[in-house]
Amino acid sequence: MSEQRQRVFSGIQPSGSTHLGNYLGALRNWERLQHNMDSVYCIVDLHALTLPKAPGEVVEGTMNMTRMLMAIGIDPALSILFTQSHVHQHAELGWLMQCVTGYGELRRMTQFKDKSDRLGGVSESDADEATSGNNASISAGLFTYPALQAADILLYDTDVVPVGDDQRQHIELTRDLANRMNSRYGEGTVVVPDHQIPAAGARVMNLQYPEQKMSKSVGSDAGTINVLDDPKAIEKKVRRAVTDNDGEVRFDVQEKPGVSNLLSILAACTGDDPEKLAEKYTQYGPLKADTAAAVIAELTPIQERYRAISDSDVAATLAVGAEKATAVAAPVMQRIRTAIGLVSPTP
Ligand code: AQP
Repeated sequence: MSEQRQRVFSGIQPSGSTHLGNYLGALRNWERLQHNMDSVYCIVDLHALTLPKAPGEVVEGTMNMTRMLMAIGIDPALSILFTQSHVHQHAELGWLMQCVTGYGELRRMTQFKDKSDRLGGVSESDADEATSGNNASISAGLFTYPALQAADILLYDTDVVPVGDDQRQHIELTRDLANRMNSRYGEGTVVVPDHQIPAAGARVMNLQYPEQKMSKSVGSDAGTINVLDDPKAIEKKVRRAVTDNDGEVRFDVQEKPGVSNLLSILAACTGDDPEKLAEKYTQYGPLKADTAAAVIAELTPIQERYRAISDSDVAATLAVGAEKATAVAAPVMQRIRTAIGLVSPTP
């Protein structure tokens, strides 16, 4: 008898440009996993609203991100590819998860600290700050984001969540919350998921600020390789990547973050080991040239496919995805409602 396939779920925000960190840390794995796992991939448009967005920005971002995922090789025949807001159970379970998540747990989340610091930081003391200044511009949604993320994952009875290293803390919180749901409402209320973080490319750093992760919304553009950057732009960004003055090629993330980042990127693109790769180089110039060439070879076919996907293909994919995702999410939501003890709407 064949074993039941494991379910994989992951999401990405439709904000900003997809960058090399998204690709090496997460999206490349999504493509690989869909061949032997039940795969559910979500464009998390509700999460994107945790930071201010102009009207229309999320629509465009969602269309572009769907096109990008299709270009990377997410095949709607193999995976469920859909938008979070098309499946209303995300918002419903999101609220229920907020009700089992501790305030203290959310306060410990480093992503909230980082993103709220970028908006000027949270003030605990000044009452005037409640309706003006930083506290007014930092949304409650940004704070409770991990509870919605837990709902996204639990709604699909997910076994495995492939993510970059920056999401480790959120997935650990999801596991804690899932265990809490099961002990409060009964074993089997939800499936407790595991994260899967790749060995290479799990934390791609900004080329200009190698102590900061490459990111859609922060950091210099000169330090961020976008998946749609043309070869010349990629060469220039890698050539100008910040290294150090000692001239030695060695993999040492603490002491040599810039050089180690280049070695990690090269290793993730070629399938080699970063420490072994370091032995091949005595100067930064050739390391940079090889890294740029490896990145260009990886991204060029994606760019070609991206340009060939029409708006109508994207819209059709999302429509089918919404239907398939709802078919999985609705019964799980019903099971959770029953376990919690909410009155059924039908007699
Ligand atoms: N630098 C990175 N290295 C490896 N993996 C990364 N991921 C993100 N950055 C890196 C992984 O990409 C997936 C999608 O994450 P996201 O949508 O939160 O993207 P982001 O780039 O991290 O976006 P930001 O910086 O938080 O900005 P906004 O708010 O504008 O979207 C995840 O699996 C993540 O681990």
